[in-house]
Amino acid sequence: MERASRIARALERRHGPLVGQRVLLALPPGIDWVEAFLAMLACRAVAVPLPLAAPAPEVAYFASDSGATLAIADEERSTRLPPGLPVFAPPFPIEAELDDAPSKLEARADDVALLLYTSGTTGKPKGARLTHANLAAQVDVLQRAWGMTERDVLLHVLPLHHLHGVVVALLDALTTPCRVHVLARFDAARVMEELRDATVFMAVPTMYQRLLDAADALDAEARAAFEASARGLRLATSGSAALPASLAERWRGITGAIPLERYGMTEIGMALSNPLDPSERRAGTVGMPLPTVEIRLVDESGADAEVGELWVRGPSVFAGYHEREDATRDAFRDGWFLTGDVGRREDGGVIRLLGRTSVDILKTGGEKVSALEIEEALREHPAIAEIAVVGLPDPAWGDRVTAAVVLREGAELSIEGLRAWARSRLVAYKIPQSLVVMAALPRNTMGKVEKKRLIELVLTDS
Ligand code: MLC
Ligand code: AMP
Repeated sequence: MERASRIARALERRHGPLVGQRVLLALPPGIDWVEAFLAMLACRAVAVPLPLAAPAPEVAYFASDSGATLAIADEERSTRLPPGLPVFAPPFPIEAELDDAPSKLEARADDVALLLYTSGTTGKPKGARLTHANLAAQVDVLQRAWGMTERDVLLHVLPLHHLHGVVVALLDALTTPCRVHVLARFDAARVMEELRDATVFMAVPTMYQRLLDAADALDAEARAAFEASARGLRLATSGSAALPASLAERWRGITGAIPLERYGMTEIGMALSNPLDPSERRAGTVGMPLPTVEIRLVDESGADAEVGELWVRGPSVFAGYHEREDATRDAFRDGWFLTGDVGRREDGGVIRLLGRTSVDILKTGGEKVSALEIEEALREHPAIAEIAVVGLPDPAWGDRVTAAVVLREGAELSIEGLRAWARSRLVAYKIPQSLVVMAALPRNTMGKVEKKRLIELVLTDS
């Protein structure tokens, strides 16, 4: 904290007061990232963490939409920033500031601390405004529910531009406080090695799948070492996407317990969690509301029901989308946040998720992507006359982002060609992994593409 305060001071010295200013954070995960983030909080700036590999057009969008006045970025990422945006780069100039008192600014509860970009059913990603009060409420609840203590060591493998990585994992650990070991990227072999010293591990299902597949390929001795490390964990959590039962079982086969599955969303933080006690966890469910969180299941008629859209209320719920009053208004009804996830209440009040209200929201490897945003970008391709993007069920990714296209007359297109073309326009996880060329897209009488029917057609043909 001391170093972060000094960096904050250096930031203010060089760039003036940053209270309420949006500052892009484009550094690889590691100590610089953490210190820069804490320094921004100390300056009462709004941190806008960016996806590491976002291409220039996406970075330009985040910069202009957030109205960023500064970026904290390394050399590699600076090249993708809009020209003219001032950059504060590591190594941070703290030595020169040693004589200065650390920043005296104290954040206020309703200051926005984080602007996290998240995809929705309409247009481009929106910035979700999370206040200091939201973050404090969230970490307080998680620390209690998951029994975090100073003795814990968190192995951190998640990207830091999402709620899961930055709040649920990083902030939770930093404020416990406990040790955090941040890996620059997820790499199954490295994770298996580093798990040895960890007590807590948090991951998305795709990561569990990769870990378990990598473990299956090990020789007996290495596998035994990995199994001992996994068993040594006090807590392994899974979230951001549904954990397939088969994966949970494979993890139980090694550790004796299924991962603790929990449910949340950028806009609301963690809302539901299975119990800390492994024997009380129920596979395939996301547990019960965490303390302070209130939920409703609401059916299409607007009535409370046993199966319906999950509505959430509580102190972790965000302060609205950045400069999107209409979208913010649409996201709430009578003070409740409408998640777009459909759930069923089971015995004892435990919630099982059944799907989403919109076919246009997909989750690939825990990354939320908007089919409409991808369609908009790919429609520019010279070979494409019509396009519809859908998610097909996939054991590794959850949803497999698939582009169904009608080609222009005489044009040809391969999935490799499409991916290569899209790379300069979209971040990698938004780029379709499969391509289906069709004579026509299924449409209803109004001319709207029928995506559920499209998915059925593609699945029966494959
Ligand atoms: C990478 N690729 C993906 C992808 N991630 N494609 C589809 N979906 C994804 N999620 C691309 C790569 O760019 C590459 O393309 C190819 O797939 C294989 O790359 P890889 O190296 O094998 O993948 P990797 O980079 O290791 O990434 C996989 C992953 C990553 C699982 C580690 O996707 C990841 O970190 N996911 C976590 C997302 C997350 O934290 N979500 C939380 C949201 S908050 P090419 O063309 O180069 O071959 C939230 C709230 C809550 O949901 O409840 O937590
Ligand atoms: P994001 O907008 O990236 O924060 O993603 C939030 C979405 O992830 C939620 O609306 C859910 O659809 C999904 N999600 C999070 N946790 C789970 C889970 N345990 N099971 C199924 N879906 C989940």
